[in-house]
Amino acid sequence: MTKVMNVAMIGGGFMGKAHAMAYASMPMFFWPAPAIPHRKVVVDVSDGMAEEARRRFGFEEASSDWRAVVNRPDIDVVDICTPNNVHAEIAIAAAKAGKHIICEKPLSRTVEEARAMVEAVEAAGVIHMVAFNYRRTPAVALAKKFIEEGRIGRILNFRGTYLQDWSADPDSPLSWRFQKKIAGSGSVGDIGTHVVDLAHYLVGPIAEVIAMTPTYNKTRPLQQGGVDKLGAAEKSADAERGEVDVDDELVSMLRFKGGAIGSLEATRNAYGRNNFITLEIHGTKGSIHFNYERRDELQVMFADDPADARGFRTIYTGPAHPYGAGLWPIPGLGIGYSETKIVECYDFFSAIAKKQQPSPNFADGLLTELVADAFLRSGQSGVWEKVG
Ligand code: SOE
Repeated sequence: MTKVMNVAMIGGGFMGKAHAMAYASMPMFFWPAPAIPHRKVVVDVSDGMAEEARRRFGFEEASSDWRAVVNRPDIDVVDICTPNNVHAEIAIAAAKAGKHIICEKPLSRTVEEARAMVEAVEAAGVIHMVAFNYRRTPAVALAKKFIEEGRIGRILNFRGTYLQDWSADPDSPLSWRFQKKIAGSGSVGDIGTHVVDLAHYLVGPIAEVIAMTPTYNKTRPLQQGGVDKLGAAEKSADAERGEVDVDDELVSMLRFKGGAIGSLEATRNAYGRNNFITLEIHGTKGSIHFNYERRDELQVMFADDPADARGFRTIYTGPAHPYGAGLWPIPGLGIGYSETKIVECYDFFSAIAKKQQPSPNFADGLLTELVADAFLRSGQSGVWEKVG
């Protein structure tokens, strides 16, 4: 009989929605499931918000007291979907209580917090995961398979971007994502870390970086209400404004430990770009190209193709590809953001069932924080900075 595991989800916002959908859907896609996640308790900052999240996301109970919830003996898994400033405190308490933990990205605001989180989960011997979901896109997992099989040879160059435009309007509100004390950093932590995670997954550890991290909009209108509206501004010319103390954009060059070089850009100010995560990887025997806005497709070029057929081919992912057995039976039915979260949930509960740490776990999350810290240092110093 598949085991039922009780989940306490802390945070009922955008990520809470994505995780709650994954808990409900994972066994419908991946059967037999490694476990059946039971939506036991959802926690939010007030009783009213928690109750609304309970009704909306199908949890049994609601609470506004995360400390009491993570210490409950009937909770198996703690899921951290809060803003970044409380990731460390909740994760450390949950680890001490012996709970398995999945934490939204970025793992923490600082390297110090990430180190403390790693120490806590390792001391407790629990399973831990950071929710860098884009690795779970089947086309990205297929790229990983081709690279591991040596199909594009030794990697020479990695080019990664994550471009969005939801904060391009200087009058979009000062949400927590623009406040260092809550977010830790701006585009670097929020979306740059996704690409660092993909670079680590596909190419290997980054050793050294040089970066520019400008802030274009030094103030923004104070946000009315606590909900992160991701730029949906209710415009008012006389709105009181507050200071932005994080980066708006990251433009960087990379040196990987294994010898490859690369570049990585992240911005939420690129008008016309939505969730434009692109990866282009050149190897000694071929190339790979991926664009999340066409996430069902992987473009590959194999240099040993016959001369008259050389060029990028487009592989449309489906049942023949990673996670394909659980997802939709016909290529073209389509992968969405939810599917990446469902696969993430499947990998997390599989790791618990196998008692083996998944990837990216908190130790991988710490490596990503070390790269983020190097970007921020280089943004200030203007010179190459070592990671770590
Ligand atoms: C905002 O930039 C955001 O919600 C990120 O925080 C998520 O991690 C990303 O996947 C979607 O965009």
